[in-house]
Parts: sequence; structure tokens; C-alpha cells
Amino acid sequence: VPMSTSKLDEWVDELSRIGGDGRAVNRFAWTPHQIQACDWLVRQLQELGLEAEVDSAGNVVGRWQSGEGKAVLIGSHLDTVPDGGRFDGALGVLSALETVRRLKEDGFEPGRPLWLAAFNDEEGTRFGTSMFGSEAFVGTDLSHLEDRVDRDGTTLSEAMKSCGFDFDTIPRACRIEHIGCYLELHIEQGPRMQDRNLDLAVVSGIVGLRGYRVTLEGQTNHAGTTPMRQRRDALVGASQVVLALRQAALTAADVTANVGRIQVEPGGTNVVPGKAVLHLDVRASAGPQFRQITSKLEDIVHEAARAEGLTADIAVIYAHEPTAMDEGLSSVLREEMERSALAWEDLASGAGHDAQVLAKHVPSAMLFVPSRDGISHAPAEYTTPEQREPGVKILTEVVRRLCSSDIPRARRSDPNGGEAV
Ligand code: HGY
Ligand code: MN
Ligand code: MN
Repeated sequence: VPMSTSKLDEWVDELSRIGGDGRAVNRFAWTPHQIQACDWLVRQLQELGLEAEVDSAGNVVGRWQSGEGKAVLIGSHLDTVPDGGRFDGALGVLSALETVRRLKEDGFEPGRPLWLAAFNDEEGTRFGTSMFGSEAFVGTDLSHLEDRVDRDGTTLSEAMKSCGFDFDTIPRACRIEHIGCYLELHIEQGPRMQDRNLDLAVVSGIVGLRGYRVTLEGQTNHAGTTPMRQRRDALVGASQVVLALRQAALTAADVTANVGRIQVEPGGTNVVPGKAVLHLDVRASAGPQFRQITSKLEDIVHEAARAEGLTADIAVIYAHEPTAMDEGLSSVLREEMERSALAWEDLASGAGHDAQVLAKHVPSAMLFVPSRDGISHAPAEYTTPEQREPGVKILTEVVRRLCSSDIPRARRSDPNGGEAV
């Protein structure tokens, strides 16, 4: 397909303006920008002749009802992290949209339904509810999230109501029974493809990740009159957690740890902090390391609390297991990449994705396109038009094959060392 006829680049620019200020994109679930992006996508899908709507969990679902059997589902997410880039999630959704456009333009008649999803709140930016939309789509019980609050004290159910959604109707979004397999195109969000001059990558597996809210409480006191050795300083305890956690990740193989935010109270310059709340994220791609870093995290927090005379509370706010991709589907991706004579390799994903939710229910696979200098979750996130095109080309050819034949089923190896499922 000559790139001149591709709509992808135009759509990237158009979508970037929804919640974007020309520098960064801020498009969070249950906000007018997210609703505007969903409505924009529904319009594009309808213009291509698909049935499309926003479901009760805020997902956009487009359906090309053709042929028979379970649907091939393609897509990603439209929401972003704070001050995010223009490609994380969005490029996967728009590449899926361009795939549908090309197949329609070719006069292709799918032998099975082809669905497109833009999952809501993959990032969990406001409420820590990561993979919210894809979890609802596969039927996960989300009732424990109802009273989650954001930084302003707004509850999730109030935020949903403000956009015309009802927390109690989330279960209606479950439509996994109609799906035969899932394919997601995503930017790599790391430097390996650029370092190795790769055009494409097949994702071998997705990292396990856990998000925590750690609350340390000591004693608020006077900064000048409280003897140094009599302080119970929550920020000192938090600082020990930050550095010990980094050390633990540095000395373990293939583990990451990140403290993204610390709130300190009461926040006076001349007041010993009595309370510190840390939001942190730990990851590992294999089961044993994942279990090790999550238990090490607890030891680190309790050790810091003991040393500073603090109380500690550790709350898990999100948790997704390390997840292998489906071998059968991944082989189809590899065959098409091999046929394209482009440079490709298998790569593990250090980022979490909706595919790790879908993979627990249907054969799922992912392909990557490069990120300039590996930057992501930042305004500098970029993938050139020339780097976007191979991804759409492969996605289109693989979808064409999957919609014309049986969906390959293969036994998936379980990275947790358990039995293949
Ligand atoms: O955090 C992640 O890896 C994903 O972007 N939600
Ligand atoms: Mn992301
Ligand atoms: Mn993403």
C-alpha cells in the first residue's frame, strides 16, 4: 500500500489533538477528552461500515460482522499516563483501524467476524485501575474498585457517573465469548529495537507487574526543637524504601522497581513529616523473580519502618501476572515478518498490556514497532511514519489470514513454571 493512501499518519495527528496540547497528551478515563476520543473512533469505524459503540466500561467496540465463528479482535487502548506521548496505545488502535480500512479497500470478505477494541483505562492513571476496560471485556469482577478515589477524592463510581456511565452496569461489557483470538500492535517503549536496527518484533511474553500504595506514619513534630534521634520521620523512612528497592532491583536479574510518587504530610518546611505515601511499581518477566521482588518489597518496607519507628501499610493497587503469548498466533506473525524481508526478532515486553488480560481467555499475540531512543510515557515518545508502516502491513496480512482460516491454537508455555495451559 503506497503510504500516500494510508490514513494512519493523518489519524495519529488528529487523535493527538484530543487531550493533547502540542507537547504532551493527557487523556484519562472518565474525562471529557477520553469520551471525545471514543466518539471520534466510533465515527471512524462507522464511516468504514462497521457497527460501533462505547460499551458500559468505556471501551469502544467496532464489529465487522462477516462469515461465521468467533471474531478476530484487534486493538489496544486510547488512554494515556500523565503528560504521556502520542503513540502508547493510540498507535495500536489506529493501526487496527488502518488494517480495517485497507481490507475494506481491497474488497476483502472476512470468513469470520473482525472486531476492533479500544480498551478504556489501560493505564489506570486516575484510580490505579490498570487494564480496567479489558478486564471488564473478559468478565473480571471489578466490584472491589467502586470506592477507589483519585487525588481529588472523587470516587470511581462518581467519575463514571459524571460521564454518563453507571458502575453497576460494567458487567454488560463482557463479550469475550464472541472472541476467537486477540492481536495487539504496540510501540516497544524501550531502546532494544533501535539498538538492534529492528523494524518489527514479535512479543514473546509480557512482564508481571504490581502497583502498590505504601503508607508510612511516624510523628509530626517541630523541625527545630525535636532532637534528631527522637524523630519518627516518615519521609526518612520513605527515602530508605526508595533506595533499598532500587538496590534490590539492581542486584536481581531482569527486575524493575519504580517509585513514581511520594506524598508527604503535613508538608511544612519546618515540620517533621509524620506521614509519607509512596506509589510504586515492581516488575519481573518470570514467575520466580516476580514472587521474589514482591516479597523483598515487603521486607524493605518493614525494615525501614522498624528503623525509623514508623507504622507501615502496604496496599496492592494493581497486579498482573507474567504472561506468555500464544505460540500459534505468534508463528503466524513470524511467518509474515519473514515473508516481508524486514528485520525482526522476538522480544519480551517490559511494559504491561491489555493482551495479558485477553491472553487468559483467548489465544493472544502482540507485535512491536520501534520507539525513538526507547522513550515512552513521556512527551518525547515518537515513532516515524516509516517505522509505523511495517507494523500495519504485518497486522493487515495476519488479519487477512486469520479471517480466512482456522485460528491456530497452540499450547502456551506458562512463564510461572506451571503446566502449559
Ligand atoms: O505500565 C505499563 O507498563 C503500561 O503502560 N500500563
Ligand atoms: Mn503505557
Ligand atoms: Mn500501552
